[in-house]
Amino acid sequence: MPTEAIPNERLQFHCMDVQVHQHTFAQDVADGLTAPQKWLPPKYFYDERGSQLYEQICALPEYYPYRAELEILGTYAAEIHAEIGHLALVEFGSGSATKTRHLLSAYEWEGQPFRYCPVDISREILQDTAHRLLQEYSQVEIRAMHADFAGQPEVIQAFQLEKKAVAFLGSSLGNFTPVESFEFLRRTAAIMGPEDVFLLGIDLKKSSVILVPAYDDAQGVTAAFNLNILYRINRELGGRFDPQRFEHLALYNDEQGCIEMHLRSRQAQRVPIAKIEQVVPFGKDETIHTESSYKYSLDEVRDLGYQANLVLRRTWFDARRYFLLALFRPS
Ligand code: AVJ
Repeated sequence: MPTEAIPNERLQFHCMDVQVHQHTFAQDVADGLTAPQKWLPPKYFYDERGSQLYEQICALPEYYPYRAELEILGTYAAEIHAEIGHLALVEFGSGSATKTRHLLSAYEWEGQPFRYCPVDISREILQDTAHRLLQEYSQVEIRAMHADFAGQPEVIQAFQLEKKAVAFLGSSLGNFTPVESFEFLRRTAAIMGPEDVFLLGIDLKKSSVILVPAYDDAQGVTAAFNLNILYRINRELGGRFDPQRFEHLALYNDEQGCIEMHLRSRQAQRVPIAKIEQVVPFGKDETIHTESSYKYSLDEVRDLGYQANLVLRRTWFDARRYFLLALFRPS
């Protein structure tokens, strides 16, 4: 359903369940903030402001994952493209598609029309990116999908592609628990044909001395990104959070192998949220767990894929081996 102003024959928009979406935000906030350990799903970070803040995070000196993956794609785009061939490229969580441009350029140099199918939860970024790409790439045909693909990779079946390369970059898989990741990969593998490929960009395990500052930067951009979810609850659900009364917290959970982000209440307080008809009580220092970012070793990535019916065929690393780009084929 095209709502954008500029019509273009090389652009199609698909829109999945935005109505359900609103309902789900209220429901998820109600569930999360009444649990013993309060929590919120990280996908709600990405409203327009949150998506902008994430872009700023990617430019931070401490936040290496973005640049490491960009380095891999920049260095090995031709090799990666050679593995993918001319398959339509589907991307989960495409965002501004900055990294993906390296791959799109490799397609463009072939001089034939090619298909790019970005799927993202942020409508603004999706539309904006689609229009930019149309201007930058004369051969691209875009089918964009506004959807929440978490837990349902099957949304990409709406593209009705015969053969495809499915990309899940930016370590977004890291936001899923290991069980959710396994389920997501297994269900993705189940809708892949024998010649399809799956491309996974994932952050690798490393010292917490490097990990923690990446999620607790000196400029406080990650703190603003984390706190933004409170502004979103205020705006969309009639919440009465005073974000000043919360502080950003990032720690590495060694046992789970993940970075955890929390919002910690600086004082005891009660926060009314009109749309969920609740007043949420906080003790001093009580936290809302807002994100887990799982880190993997190469062996863990291989095993995870193997169990999900995906065989690891190629790997690419950045020079420091901070990040992994893995190519799988269905088994
Ligand atoms: C978008 C999930 C990859 O986990 O590194 C960045 C999100 N959170 N800083 C990550 C994020 C805080 C990011 N991912």
